[in-house]
Amino acid sequence: MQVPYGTTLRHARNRAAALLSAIALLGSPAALASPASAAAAPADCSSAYKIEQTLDGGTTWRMCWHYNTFSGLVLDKVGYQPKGEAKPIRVLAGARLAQVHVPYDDGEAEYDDVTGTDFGQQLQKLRPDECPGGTIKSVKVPDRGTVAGLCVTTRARGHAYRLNNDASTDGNGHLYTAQGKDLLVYTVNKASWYEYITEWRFASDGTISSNVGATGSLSPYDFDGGDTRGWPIGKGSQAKAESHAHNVFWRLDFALDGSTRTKAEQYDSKVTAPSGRGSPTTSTRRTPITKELSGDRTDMRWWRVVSTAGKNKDGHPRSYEIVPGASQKHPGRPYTRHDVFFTQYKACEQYASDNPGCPNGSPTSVDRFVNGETLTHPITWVNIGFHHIARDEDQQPMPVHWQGFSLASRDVTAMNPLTPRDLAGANGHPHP
Ligand SMILES: [Cu+2]
Repeated sequence: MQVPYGTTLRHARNRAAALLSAIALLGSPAALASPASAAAAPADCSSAYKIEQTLDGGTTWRMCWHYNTFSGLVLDKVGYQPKGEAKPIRVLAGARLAQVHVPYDDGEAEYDDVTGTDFGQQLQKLRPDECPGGTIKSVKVPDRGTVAGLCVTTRARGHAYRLNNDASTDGNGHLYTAQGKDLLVYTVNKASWYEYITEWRFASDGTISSNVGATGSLSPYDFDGGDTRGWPIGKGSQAKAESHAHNVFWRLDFALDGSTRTKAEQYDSKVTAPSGRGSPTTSTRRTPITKELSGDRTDMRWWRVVSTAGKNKDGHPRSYEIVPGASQKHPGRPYTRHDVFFTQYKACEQYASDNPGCPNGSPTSVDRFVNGETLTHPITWVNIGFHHIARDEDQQPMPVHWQGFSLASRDVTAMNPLTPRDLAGANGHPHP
């Protein structure tokens, strides 16, 4: 976030971060216990670092977590076990924030909030009422101590499904309906005046979502936006808060059915307008992504990551579809110009920009991690942008603005994992 010292600080911070990560790569035990462990692998999945929650319909989610002084919360070994599965289905080896890039509209300030501020260090202590119905876990923040800062709880999400099988309209026939619940895991990290809520949601139907919520305060040092670059939030034309963007990146390491040798695919549908008195037709085409890719959203395009190690009971390979949320793509940097990236796994490639951990001369941003390699272990990067033009309501505190994406299960189970027993025979035999 904007700081009062101008841009030189950003570069000084970045250099310090790079140095620390270089120390981490040496891998001495001392380095692993310090902030330099930002890129280190998780070591501990003892009970304090385990999350397990059974939800409605008997679905259980399990995962481990660790804390990283850049990204903050990191989730590891995420597994999904709906009622009908004998054992957990591994979905992700790791999931984390990979950058929050904040360029101001006047071009005079540009921040990498994850790697360039003390985002990870500034984990916020949560008050019990911030984690309703849940447990606040203690997080060991290197060089700072223990912070009660990780909330694990559940939250209602409304209807999981509804089906009235009766042809009558009074709603008193065979009504199948259920209310869903999500496992919710979140932290709050401060970056100067902003506070970022990093939230992960795991639904009983197999959906995973992550959203970052920006709240706190607007930068008080940026109330000087020009006419095309700000918005007055004081009386009359006073206090033109400078506009800026929050480009949030996530890094997802899929391990479907326990194997990181997944395959990425892109789907595009093409609609042909009707000829004469007919109706429009649509055809959908699959493109395997065999080499590293910078992907762009367009109408009727989507991506999925497919298991090579397991199939559901219908014999279909398990997969997760990437469902980006609303996004304003910021074309200001090569790494913000694309919505998703698939890169071949490299341990040192952890951050979408300002990546500190790779040897000298290596690319430092995700657009340049894409350099033609064949994908045998794809890493998925998601970029969701928000152009923040302030409004009067942004003070004070600033209401939370959310941006994020979902991962929708696609053929992970042969039917809806919440199907009631009475309807279990309906697989592939649609009721007329
Ligand atoms: Cu903002």
